[in-house]
Amino acid sequence: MDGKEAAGRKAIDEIHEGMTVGLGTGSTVYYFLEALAEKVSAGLSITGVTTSQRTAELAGKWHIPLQSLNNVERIDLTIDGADEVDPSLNGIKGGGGALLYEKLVAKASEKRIWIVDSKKVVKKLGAFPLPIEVVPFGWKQVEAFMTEKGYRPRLRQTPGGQPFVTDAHHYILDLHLDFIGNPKALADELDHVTGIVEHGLFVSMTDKVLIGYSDGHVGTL
Ligand code: ABF
Repeated sequence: MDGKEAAGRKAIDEIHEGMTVGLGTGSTVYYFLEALAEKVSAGLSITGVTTSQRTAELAGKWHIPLQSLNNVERIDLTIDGADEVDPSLNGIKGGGGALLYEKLVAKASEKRIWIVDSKKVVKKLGAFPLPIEVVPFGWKQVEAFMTEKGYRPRLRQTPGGQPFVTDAHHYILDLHLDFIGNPKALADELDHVTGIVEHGLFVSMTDKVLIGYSDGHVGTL
């Protein structure tokens, strides 16, 4: 069992009868969904709220009951992945391109737990390129502004060389920062750039992190 699977399956301990559960995106969440589907088929009654088309497809395949975000009053707990996590529980998300819906679901959740492989835990954020979701109309203006700021933006593309398009029909620029000294300050800055719909800095947006190790044990941050 690798770290992702260990963390993904451990997260099941947090799920109880009758919960409304935010279902994140990514390969670590895949293991959580697999374990959740086993519980659901054994009679556990929960309502899932998805964060991406991919997650919705998996939930459908595994018969996990789903509601859209607009159809639930509140979310009890969201289980999601992350690309980097620092000791202050800040993270970079969006490597999978679902950051906007993930942040909407996270904001609507009473409690949030990230599940990650131990390699995702870093002292300082930034080695992982920071995704920003941008409106296709005028994305080159945003790219030019990010370049001026020294953030080294790169348009995310599909293997075929086309712009990657998010579930919300936006583009993604990945910022190559190497090191983010003050995540909160950068998040505030990016929140005010016209044309940026959302960014992948999740500051103080999780309550706990389950860290999976290659020997199968799971730690907590
Ligand atoms: C998702 O999980 C994204 O925010 C993030 O990019 C991804 C991490 O994927 P994986 O678990 O496959 O490393 O929530």
